[in-house]
Amino acid sequence: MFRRLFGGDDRKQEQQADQAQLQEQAAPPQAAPPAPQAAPPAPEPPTPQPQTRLFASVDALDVEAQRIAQAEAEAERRRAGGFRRFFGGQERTEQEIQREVEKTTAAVQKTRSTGMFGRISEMFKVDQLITPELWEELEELMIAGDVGVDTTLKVIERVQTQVERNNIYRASDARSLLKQELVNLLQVDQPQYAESTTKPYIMLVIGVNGAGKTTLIAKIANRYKHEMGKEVILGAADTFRAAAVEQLQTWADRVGVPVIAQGQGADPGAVAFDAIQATYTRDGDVLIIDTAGRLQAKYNLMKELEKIVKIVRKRTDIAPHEVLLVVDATTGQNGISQAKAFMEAADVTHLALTKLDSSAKGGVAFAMVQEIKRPIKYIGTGEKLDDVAIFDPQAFVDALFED
Ligand SMILES: Nc1nc2c(ncn2[C@@H]2O[C@H](COP(=O)(O)OP(=O)(O)OP(=O)(O)O)[C@@H](O)[C@H]2O)c(=O)[nH]1
Ligand SMILES: [Mg+2]
Repeated sequence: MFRRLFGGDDRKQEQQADQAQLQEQAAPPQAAPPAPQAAPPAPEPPTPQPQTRLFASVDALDVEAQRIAQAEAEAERRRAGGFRRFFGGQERTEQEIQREVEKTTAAVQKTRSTGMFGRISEMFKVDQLITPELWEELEELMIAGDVGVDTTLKVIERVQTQVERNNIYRASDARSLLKQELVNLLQVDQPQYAESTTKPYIMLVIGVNGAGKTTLIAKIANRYKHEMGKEVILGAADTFRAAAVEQLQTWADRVGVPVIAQGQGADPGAVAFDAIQATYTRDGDVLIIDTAGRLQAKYNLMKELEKIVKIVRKRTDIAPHEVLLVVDATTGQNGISQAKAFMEAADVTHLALTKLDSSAKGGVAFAMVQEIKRPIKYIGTGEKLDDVAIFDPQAFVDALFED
């Protein structure tokens, strides 16, 4: 089940209640007849005609479709009001949430227009009968849209089952079911340390070269520091690339947070250890450790990553509390094989999908979550400090299907 509150403890119960309510609302027709207030005004009794049977069944379908649409609209209203209200254990304002929904919508613009989702959205907007060809075209578009074969087949099968169960015949009536199944794909359960009460909260940020790790670290540090007033410290454990420490330092100066570094060529494990010591000494709230970009196929580099994790763990037992794997959305399906390799070396807890704004392959988010079984926590929506959003599956799918 998906966790709606990062860094909080009370979200599971809340979400179970939500889920139960959602299931209730989405229950198949045999479970309960439509509630009286949910039904449209009773139609005038039809005058008998030769085709009465046909018209009667179409009317029944209309009522059922409206019932489903109403349940969906209600679920969406609740989600809009309560979904992912929190960042780092603190409640976000409506404006903050709205701002991030707008960022998400803008960032998936390429995936929607250049990619395949715009077409999918069109197909499920029109009032045409659902045919085998429609499913075939959906399959092709989703696979071409980087959703991945397995994930595509899974979602189509689920939607087909729902469509049959609910006697839906028109593509436009299946739209909300398809969207809901896509949202479900993005929700996986992941134990999470409460960011508000875990002090210091230690994050390790990993990924291949150029994925956007350092930039994302700056963006996250900025949020912790300026939106939550946390004392943030950065650890410069990318000691491999010549300019890496300076790059992190430049971002840190902009954000106004200190960096613990030893310079190029230093042992990254030793830097991580130092950074943890310094965080305790300075009574820091959050430590974010930057690491060198590494190719997942390079054995030594992956071993080095294992060593960094071990050193961090030695100092604090349970840390790193968060191992954030940064994946560049423009790499599409390649990102998945990268992620699998990183899972083995570092026990990834969360994913971040960067450069969504310059990618038409945002559909990879679905395959990524399904194959890695880790939630996406952040998306990168541009190159500036403010260009980050907390990933919200509903907002993401809504954005892909935006009219
Ligand atoms: N458009 C866009 N560009 C991004 C985003 N995130 C990062 N970038 C750009 O991607 C490039 C690489 O970013 P870095 O943060 O240096 O990546 P890195 O993973 O730290 O790279 P290495 O340290 O070399 O492994 C930079 O030019 C960033 O400006 C994003 O969300 N959108
Ligand atoms: Mg970097």
